Amino acid sequence: MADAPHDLDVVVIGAGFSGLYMLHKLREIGLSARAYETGTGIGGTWFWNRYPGARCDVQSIEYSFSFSHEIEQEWDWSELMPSQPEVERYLNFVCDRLDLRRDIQLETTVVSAKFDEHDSTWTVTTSTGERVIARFLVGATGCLSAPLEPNIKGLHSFGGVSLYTNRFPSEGHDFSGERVAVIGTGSSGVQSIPVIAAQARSLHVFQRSAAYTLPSNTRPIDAQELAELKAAYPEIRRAQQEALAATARFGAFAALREPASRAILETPREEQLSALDERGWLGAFAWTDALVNYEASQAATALYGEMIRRVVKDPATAASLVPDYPFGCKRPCIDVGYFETYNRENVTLVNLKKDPIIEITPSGIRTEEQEFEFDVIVFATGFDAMTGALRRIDIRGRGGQALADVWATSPAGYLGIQVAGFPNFFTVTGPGSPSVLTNMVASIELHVEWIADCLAHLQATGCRTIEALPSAQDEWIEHGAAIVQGRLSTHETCTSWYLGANVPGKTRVYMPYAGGHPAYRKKVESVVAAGYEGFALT
Ligand code: NA7
Repeated sequence: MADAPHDLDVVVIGAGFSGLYMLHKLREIGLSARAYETGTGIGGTWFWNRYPGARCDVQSIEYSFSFSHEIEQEWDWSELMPSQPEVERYLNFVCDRLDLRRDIQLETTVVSAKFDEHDSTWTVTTSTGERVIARFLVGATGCLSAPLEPNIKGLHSFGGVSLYTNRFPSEGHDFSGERVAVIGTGSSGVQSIPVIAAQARSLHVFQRSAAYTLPSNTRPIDAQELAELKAAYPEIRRAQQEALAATARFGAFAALREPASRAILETPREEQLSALDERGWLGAFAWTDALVNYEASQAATALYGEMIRRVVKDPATAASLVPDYPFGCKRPCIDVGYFETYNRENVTLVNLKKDPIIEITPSGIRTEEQEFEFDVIVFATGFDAMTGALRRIDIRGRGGQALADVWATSPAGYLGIQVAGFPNFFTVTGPGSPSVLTNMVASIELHVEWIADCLAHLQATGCRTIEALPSAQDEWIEHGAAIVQGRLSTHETCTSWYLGANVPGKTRVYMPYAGGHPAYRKKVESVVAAGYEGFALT
């Protein structure tokens, strides 16, 4: 059957790591494509999250594309853990090196995409009023890209400057001489607080949940080390494929990989403390039971609290900084001098569990017990993760069914690559894939290559549509749920974005696939080997 009239083979939504590589692969297989990107520049997550101190928690040498030996060798990383500006520069380098810009339309948001069952095409409309017909649609929208405005009374009444870490101004902000508030102590808060504190006249940190954070141990990479790392790329990439989190060198959490030999619950207090002397912050968690058993996790958290007390001089502040949920529930942060910042005279911690925010006022923030005046409020309040970006687009599949409605009850997906009822629509690192539990770049490469191979297969076999079968999707979701059942990451005390628990009204489901990168990769490969098992090709 001849193809219905269309403008493009593929519309790609987003021009971050996923969208850039998708465009490149589509060109390689001879398909026409365009990527639409809301930002004024490319880079996705690494374009928007330009707050002071932003840094990746995967080592630079691994947080990079592996598909091109030339790009690996031509790009020079300057630091062990890359900062936001360096990752953004890297992505711009890749974009130019592969001549991708001519197929990227910036400052254009996809607002709707509707599947036409008769023609098997997608009609995509954008914020600029464009209407494009494409055979395939790829959501390369990232996992942490839909900013979450906090649900605080009076949010927009503040008369000073409101800044959001997840869309920080490109010209930056000079906090010198200002009275600053930071709300939120996830990764963005933890990384920006030390930098802001060093500039501001005063800084008040409004903390709802205390963070688990570990020193990033970042440092410059010199020319000799870089040459050695580049020479080791083949082994590093091989090791990534065999590692649960798709990281060979594991960044800041390396010590957690070494097998622990003792249970914290069977270790006398004095010996627990010696573990801190020997292994530093990671000594709190390097036990056989600390990451699996709730009681043991509480003992590990107490030990982590001991480390905090060793750094933070004020006992009340130190106590407030100890988390009240298990390590491994939320994504741990990496920092440069976070706890030390609380010893500065100009920094005050406000513990919202004891003194909650009542409202934001024209001049500052009012809590139950206090009233503060600020020049600037920095919101480091997170994202509607994993499903948020696509839920905000009016995507309609078979029978006019809205993706937002399907995902209102559960973040359904088969392998995190497709959603049943939405033919010819692919999600890069969608819910049900390892994504955020791994080195994102490795997960993105796996998906982009899978999708490109699939499209080439459809071309070669004359098929017009591919869609996930509901039965295969259900089985996959059940399998994913069984893996995390009883784990601390789904413990009742856990309110992570992995579970959607940070978004009011969002269904509590653990969204990423926790079976690890190697098992997942084998699964998606075996699906292809079995003739796209679990998908209908017509
Ligand atoms: P996170 O990790 O979701 O952190 C958001 C923070 O904001 C967290 O401490 C929240 O507390 C806090 N928050 C959210 N809403 C409020 C309100 N209404 N009042 C007070 N505090 C609030 O987002 P990040 O941007 O820091 O990091 C996202 C990911 O990027 C990170 O995991 C890394 O993978 C990179 P809560 O914990 O909900 O009590």
